[in-house]
Amino acid sequence: MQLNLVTNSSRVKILDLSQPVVMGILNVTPDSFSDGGQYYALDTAFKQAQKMVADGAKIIDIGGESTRPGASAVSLEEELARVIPIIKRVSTQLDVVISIDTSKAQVMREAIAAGAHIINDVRALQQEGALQAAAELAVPVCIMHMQGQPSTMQDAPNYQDVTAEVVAFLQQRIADCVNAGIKRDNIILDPGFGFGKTLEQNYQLLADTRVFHQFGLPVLIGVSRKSMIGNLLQCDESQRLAGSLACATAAAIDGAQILRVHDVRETADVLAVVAQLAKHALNNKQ
Ligand code: 8Y7
Repeated sequence: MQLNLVTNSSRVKILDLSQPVVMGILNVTPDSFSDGGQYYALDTAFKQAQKMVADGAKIIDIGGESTRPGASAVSLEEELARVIPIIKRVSTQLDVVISIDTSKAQVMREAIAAGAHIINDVRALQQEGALQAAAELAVPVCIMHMQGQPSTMQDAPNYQDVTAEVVAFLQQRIADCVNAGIKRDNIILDPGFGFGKTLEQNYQLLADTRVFHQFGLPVLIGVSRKSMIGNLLQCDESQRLAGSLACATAAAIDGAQILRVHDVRETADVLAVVAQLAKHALNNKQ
């Protein structure tokens, strides 16, 4: 499996997904940096991106809107001011694929123009103009499942069969995307861990990772440091590394193509071990 990316110089670059890859998380929200002014924030973000690339990230996911449970909305101007400078700097100075974490059509357009390669939308292109923007930009898009809205989604998640319902949503969304003119092989699927799901529902989805391969499209798993780990282990965010790596191990064994994580180096180690193990499992079958 692979994704074809268009670079700023209109050259086509291939992202090989025959082995799982690490997507490093780069949040450029004010709460993610101490208050040292605009240049300080840009510099800090760039250094973080540089470290993630050195640690093995193949993709950097840049986001300027917090979608955590209960987070407040960000204006278009504010979101652009946060993400565009860092996208420009990373795209010109680092050799890495950039995804833009946004739901706003205008941010998608300006981010791709600034050098981003992939759209990562937790609202699965359901906001006004997003489907059309993604179709026109003709770049890969990650569509994620969410029940409800970020502000209230964790209040009362409700499913008869969580995996079946997430699969049905993604199937419908693939059809909507294709109808809007998005190429099918530009679609990445994501069950949306923590987005309107209880702890049990999140682990059910993780256990069912293989089910999401039925579409023959890349699967992205984002569980890093999430409350499905914190609530299970009764620990705060600084104590979630081992739990995050356990989830990453499970996802990699089940063939997830992209792992969205904070701890890039540690996750790259997990992937190397899983790949080595897979090599021997394959030898045993021959
Ligand atoms: C996910 C995500 C977040 C995820 C994709 C957090 C932006 C919450 N989670 N995007 N974004 N998948 N595709 O805790 O699971 O990182 S934000």
